[in-house]
Amino acid sequence: MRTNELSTMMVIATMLLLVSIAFFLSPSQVQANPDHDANEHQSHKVIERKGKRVHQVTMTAMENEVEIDNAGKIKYAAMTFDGKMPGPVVRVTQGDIVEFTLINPKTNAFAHSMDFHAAIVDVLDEFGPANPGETKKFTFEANYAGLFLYHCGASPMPMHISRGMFGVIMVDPKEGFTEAYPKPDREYFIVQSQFWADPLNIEGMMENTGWSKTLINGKAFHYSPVHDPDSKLVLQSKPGELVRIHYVNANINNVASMHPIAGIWDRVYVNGSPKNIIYDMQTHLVPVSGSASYDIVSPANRSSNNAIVDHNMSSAMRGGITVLMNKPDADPEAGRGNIDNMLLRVKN
Ligand SMILES: [Cu+2]
Repeated sequence: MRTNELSTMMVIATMLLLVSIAFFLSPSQVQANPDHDANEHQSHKVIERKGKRVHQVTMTAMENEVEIDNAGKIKYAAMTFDGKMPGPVVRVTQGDIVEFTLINPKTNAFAHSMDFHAAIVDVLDEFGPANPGETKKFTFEANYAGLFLYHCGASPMPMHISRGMFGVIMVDPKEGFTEAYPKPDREYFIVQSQFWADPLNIEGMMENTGWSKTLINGKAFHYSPVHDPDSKLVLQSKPGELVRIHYVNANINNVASMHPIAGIWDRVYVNGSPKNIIYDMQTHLVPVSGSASYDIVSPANRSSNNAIVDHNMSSAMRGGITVLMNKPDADPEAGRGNIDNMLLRVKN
């Protein structure tokens, strides 16, 4: 082989190598959400079957006590998925399969069920109840991107939901991040719910009377040391960072008027979907069982704080206030990497 032929082949080989590297480093590849292994649930396993990613998720319906205040003084007879209020965050990518198992131990008093709002199935079949001692399994394909509520639908439903049987399933878009849906610097999950001190006050739940607290991820003023000195946690970011707040309204009856005090929602992704973008919003209405992902950017040149509220004062003053601190020494792990850093819970 002549020298000029050899050098031509080497040039072609180098170009092919560069093209293939560029392909693997293309924006959709680099920025696709890597959180398949970042689910909060311990038993969440991801396998590959026929070219599809399959999430094997098991939850146990539990009738257990939880603390709904930051001081840990108010013990409450809750019902939960896996003992937590809200239940564990499930995160998948659009097009993935979810194989779900609900265990209802025979020691429980009530039937329980699972209603994933991300699923298109049969309400009488997949979403039907499992009696104590039974296990229920069903499968669905998560074909719509967005931020979805899940909850127990067993009767009486307002009691099962308000006592704690709710959570979030996030379906990340298959396109990954784009110019319209940029990669955030940090992201947080917030689930709001209405609390009745009497867990059997079903008439109050139906009439929307007698509810006493707004819970944010299961506690009143969970992330608001301004309003509750026992609050130990806040959302954090560095000045100028893009923070995305994934908000779900798990109230029984009340719509939520979401506003970031001392800030503006730069973009609102209605239902958490990049197809539904609203810009430059002060306050955004979220229906019961609805959701939105909110982008907010703080001033880059100073420290600042936002109070993220349901501006319905009846909700805010009962506990629906969350502080976002924007400061240079923000915890570098807060709002990043795994779900534990995104749905903040006090570690026992
Ligand atoms: Cu239930």
